Amino acid sequence: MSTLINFIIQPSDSLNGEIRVPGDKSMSHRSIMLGSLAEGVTHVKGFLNAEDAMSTLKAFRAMGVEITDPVNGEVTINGVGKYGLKAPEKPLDLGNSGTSMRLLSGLLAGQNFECTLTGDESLSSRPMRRVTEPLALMGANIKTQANGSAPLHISGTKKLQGIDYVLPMASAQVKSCLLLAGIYAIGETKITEPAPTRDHTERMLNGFGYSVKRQGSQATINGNGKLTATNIDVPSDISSAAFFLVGASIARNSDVILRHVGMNPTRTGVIDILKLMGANISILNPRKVGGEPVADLRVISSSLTGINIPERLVPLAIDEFPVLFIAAACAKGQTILMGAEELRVKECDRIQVMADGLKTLGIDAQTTADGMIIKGGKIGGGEVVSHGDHRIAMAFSIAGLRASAPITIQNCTNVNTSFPEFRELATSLGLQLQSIEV
Ligand code: SPQ
Repeated sequence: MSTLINFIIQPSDSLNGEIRVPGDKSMSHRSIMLGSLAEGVTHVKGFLNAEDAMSTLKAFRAMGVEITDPVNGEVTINGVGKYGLKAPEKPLDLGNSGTSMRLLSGLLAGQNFECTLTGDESLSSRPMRRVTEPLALMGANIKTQANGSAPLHISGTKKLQGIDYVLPMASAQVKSCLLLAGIYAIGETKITEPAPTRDHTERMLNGFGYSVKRQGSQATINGNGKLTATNIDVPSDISSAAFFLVGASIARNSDVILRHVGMNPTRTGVIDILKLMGANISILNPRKVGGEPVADLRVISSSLTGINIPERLVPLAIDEFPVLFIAAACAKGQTILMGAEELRVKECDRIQVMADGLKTLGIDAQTTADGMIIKGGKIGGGEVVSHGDHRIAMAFSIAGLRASAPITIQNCTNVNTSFPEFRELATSLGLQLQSIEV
């Protein structure tokens, strides 16, 4: 068991400096999955050496794939080909990682072996029927617990059939799960999404020479392809950069440069939302690296104003709402978020938990079924609970940049799932953050 850590944030004035946040989590997972299924050797640069991505890496090792330990973000994968995975000897423990469990469900549904997927308490309470139901339509055999959650027991079959499926919610994990099952299915698998979601699976499959066709809101994959090893350059994770986009916006006298940030248009909603609130963010040196857009971002302090967040931006900023709520708490006037009910089924109920913490810090935050109404105000000190959710812990750390007294955040150990260097980088820019073992 890992040690329990609390963060204590002393009121801090400003953020200044230049940093590069670690590699994109979504792309790191996918690089291991597709590199393992490819024929040949894949070299990955910029891999995120954090618990979630390591859960995926260890799962593939347990299925017989030789993968080196990440060293300075570099990983080498000896691909075993589409049909080369071996039955794991034990259940695959995916820790806290929803992406690992949902994407692996699709990929393992088409193997010729059985296996069980388990996770920690948070992952074991997240909804899995959103993947097991459409997979069952393809012919998969997956048993969930009675309430539709993990552990999942998968009896792989060679008889998956392509389907034409309309996603009931905007979810990149469900879309990716079905695309990965589609690699093993007879015929075409067509997935239509209600709104654009991150498209790293489609882009990376194409990079491995496996064609995914896009027509409007529909992605189509055919079961008769193969993956050929390639090199992958993972940019910095915009979801990790988001803490500093907000931090440098709300803290006075701040000027921060974030290097080499992934700018995939299905992920940049946080920049659009902050700009609508009046943030001063410049996109410098835009370029393309390995099929994904990348840029350096400069953020300078600004006076933010509350807005009605356009619903079309919600799936494009879904993981950034905890810290966007902090931006809203520091903005002049009211911010309204609607259409974000998916936030209730993340590592915790991110609507409820953020509203509870904001109220503790003296901010008027009212929850609604699918969002929140926040009135900007003065942030005070106090003790808030992260519910073991990495993004909640980091979001409340950023609130310290405008707090009038210290903020204690309970249970921050899981920051290690996506951003182990958070404390070091945040303090290098000027955040007064102490980490205490409890
Ligand atoms: O992997 P996990 O635990 O689901 O991680 C989260 C996060 O905040 O890091 C969600 F809690 O990110 C998801 C994201 O919300 C990662 C992801 C992906 O890589 O495909 C897609 C999103 O989830 P969803 O359910 O909207 O598809």
